[in-house]
Amino acid sequence: MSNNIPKTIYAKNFKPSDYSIKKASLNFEIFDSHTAVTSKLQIIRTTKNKKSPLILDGNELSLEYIKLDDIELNNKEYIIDKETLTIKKVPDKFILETKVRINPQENTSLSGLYQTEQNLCTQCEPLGFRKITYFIDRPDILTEFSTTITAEKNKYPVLLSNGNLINKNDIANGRHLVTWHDPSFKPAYLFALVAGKYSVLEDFFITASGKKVTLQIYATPQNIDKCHHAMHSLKQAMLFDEKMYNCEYDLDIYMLVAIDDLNAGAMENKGLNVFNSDFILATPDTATDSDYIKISAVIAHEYFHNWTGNRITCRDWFQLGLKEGVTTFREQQFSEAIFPKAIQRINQIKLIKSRQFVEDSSPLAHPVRLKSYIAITNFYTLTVYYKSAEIARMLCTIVGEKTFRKIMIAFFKRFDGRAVTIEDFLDTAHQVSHLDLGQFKLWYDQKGTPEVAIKTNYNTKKKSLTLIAKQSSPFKKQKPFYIPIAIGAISKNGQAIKLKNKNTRNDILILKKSVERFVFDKLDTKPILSLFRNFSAPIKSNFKYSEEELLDLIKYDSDQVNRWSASQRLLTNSILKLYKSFSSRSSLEIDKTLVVAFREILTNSNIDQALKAQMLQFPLEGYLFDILNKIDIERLAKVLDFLKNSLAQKLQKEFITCYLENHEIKQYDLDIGSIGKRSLKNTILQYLILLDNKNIINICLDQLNSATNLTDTLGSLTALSNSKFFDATKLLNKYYEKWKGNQNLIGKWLALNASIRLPSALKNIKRLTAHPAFNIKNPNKVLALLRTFAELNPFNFHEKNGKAYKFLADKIIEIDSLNPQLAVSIGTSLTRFNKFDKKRQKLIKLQLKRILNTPNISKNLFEILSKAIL
Ligand code: HT7
Ligand code: ZN
Repeated sequence: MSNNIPKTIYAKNFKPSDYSIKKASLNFEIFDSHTAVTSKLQIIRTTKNKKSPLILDGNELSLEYIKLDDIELNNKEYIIDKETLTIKKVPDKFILETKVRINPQENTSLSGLYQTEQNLCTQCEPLGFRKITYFIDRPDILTEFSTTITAEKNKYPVLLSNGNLINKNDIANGRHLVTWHDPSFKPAYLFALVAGKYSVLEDFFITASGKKVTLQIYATPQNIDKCHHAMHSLKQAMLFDEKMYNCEYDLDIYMLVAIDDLNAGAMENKGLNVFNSDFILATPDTATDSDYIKISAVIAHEYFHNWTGNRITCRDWFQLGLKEGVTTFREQQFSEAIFPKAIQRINQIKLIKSRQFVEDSSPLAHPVRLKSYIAITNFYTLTVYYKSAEIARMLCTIVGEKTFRKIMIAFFKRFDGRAVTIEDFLDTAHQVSHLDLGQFKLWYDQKGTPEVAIKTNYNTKKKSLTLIAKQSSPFKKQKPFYIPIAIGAISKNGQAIKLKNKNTRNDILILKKSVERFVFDKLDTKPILSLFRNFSAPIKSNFKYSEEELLDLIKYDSDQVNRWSASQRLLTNSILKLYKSFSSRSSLEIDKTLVVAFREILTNSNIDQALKAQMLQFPLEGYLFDILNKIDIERLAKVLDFLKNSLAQKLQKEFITCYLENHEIKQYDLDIGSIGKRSLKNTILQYLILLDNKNIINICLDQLNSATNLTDTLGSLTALSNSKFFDATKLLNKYYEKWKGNQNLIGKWLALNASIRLPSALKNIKRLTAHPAFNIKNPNKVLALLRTFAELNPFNFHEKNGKAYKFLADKIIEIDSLNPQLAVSIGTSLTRFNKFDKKRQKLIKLQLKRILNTPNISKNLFEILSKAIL
């Protein structure tokens, strides 16, 4: 890559296409050695400039012929380079036929048409279709597709594509033929084809207007019995979207396919969604409570894309954050409706604070709407998904849920069947709400996490409270953001206090300028403020609470999310205090208030179990790294270790009592109460296991041996594997033997191994890359082992000898030659070094340079690493 700098694509250079493709008729002939793809495209010129050449995208295609209106072109009439096919002279309207050969069996990038197990499948978003045939591969080219597939019937009994099946026949040589027609106009990135040996689970859904839709989930025969939860979730999502946004499904059939090799969680291809098997298959023995919840969310996400993404798509890839953000917010609304709302929200906040904030302050920080990119696949990021979802949520908070629904319904009506921009969405929001959203739009275009510092002053005479809010951005020259601050208050004894503010809504303050004052009157006593309720904006808030105030918020705040936030603030304050004053481990002392707070949480019957579990968990290291200015890794590790051990020792009795109260052995069910109990008792085990106590080991072993579900199995197995007083090697081997027939469980097993925080970690991870459980071509296995190690085992990964950095860099180079997108997923772990000490920064940069100097690295990896090192 070193001499050959790849091309940057700029948003400001957007230009509509000179041609559009009205109809595409595709013919796939699948053979063992290759697949032949013949395509007939009905093309029309859309510009007045008759001289504009026709440029089609195409990658790694082996061309057999090109015909224009049935006449074969000679090789002087077109130009082919690595990425395009150009025909200089074409009529206003014509049929272009091309035939190419592709080689799915050799395609390890998992983009385009590729092999997964012994089957074939496609992944076209964002730029995979050009690896299948020549096309104008951009999201604003909307085409009606017909797809014919022929293949050997024995090897590929199931042949699927988008839309409705209109023809099915056996043909010569043991082969069969199917034709699918998709009546909707769609961009090529939503095209899909699946061929192979699959079983099917079938059901149906009657839409609000009475249409019967056939629902089919395809999985390999050994997995088909694991699709019932997915089917149930799909029906829940379909009903939810009708009730919430009047969105009905449009085709007669909706198909989902579970595969083991996918570069993401799932893909929303029109009428034929493809899922990573981790996000669809579930039985009590193979999926944890979190997996069941995640599966519901992913199923809903892909289904909701049918409106936000498919029927209304993106004008260009710079608008990606619109379809992904709005769909993720709709997914969150769904999850909050069917699972405990506060817990769902807490998990979203944890992800934003521990990972998106980190991305947003790293060298790779970017706005939701990029200004430029080299490889768009690099920007399916936490910012593009989750910050963008927070923007949609803020809009909902500002205008209210009722108006937000009206906005969405108006948006669907106005833009159905079109390719749109973020402006189109905000303009609809403006038309419906009459709000000026000019400043609000900055959330899409300015990068970085703003900080909001809040100070208050209570005037005893006037009985008023003045609140001064000041926003600042980590990046220079940025304009102030439009920030909704949801606010409430309680008294010392926990009564809710109504806040009255002359100028604005009482429950939501809008901060628009750099500094603003808000005055609340008629307050008999100084209230305890509950700020940014429900995390009303993706900002870092800075407000000095006393320890007593935090304890009161933990006990009494009516906003469950802020009860949790208060517990996290208390914990974070203790961590930071010890971290700052640290001189040697022996001089450390735990804050009494923290012990009181933990005791309160463990014993307070007004806090439900799931919330208790969340409150008792330490802030994730990613979050702590983000809030520290310079990270002293060893010091932080010692402080965390000390605090967790002290809490375990001081509250041993309470922990055990609470564990026993919540431990039950019964048939698995997914009811909210049982999930909460499992979450709490397994959180407690992670504390108790720190003690040198045989009884605790026995409690864990008992739980492991009597577990009726994977949540309990993994809870106890994780605790035992991390114990300094128990050698879990045999146990882990036993579980590998037990689980080795199931790909999803092998992934769990690898992730568990990678997360073990004992000093032997790196040696163990290296050993596992040669283990039969690991497969460098499979994203799930690579992420389970390597990303878990880099992200969830930070004190081992950042060991100061730098050996782990070198190991990871070697793996990144190896993976890049097979699957650049996957190499980037691992590579980003080496780009968050700006806050580490000089020595570590040097060691990481050394590895980045080594990767960048490796011949032929992909443009994907080049973009990420070169931007990081700048
Ligand atoms: N829209 C999809 C994003 C995606 C993807 C999916 C599978 C494999 C590779 C991919 N590249 C981009 C998934 C979604 O957001 O629902
Ligand atoms: Zn999506």
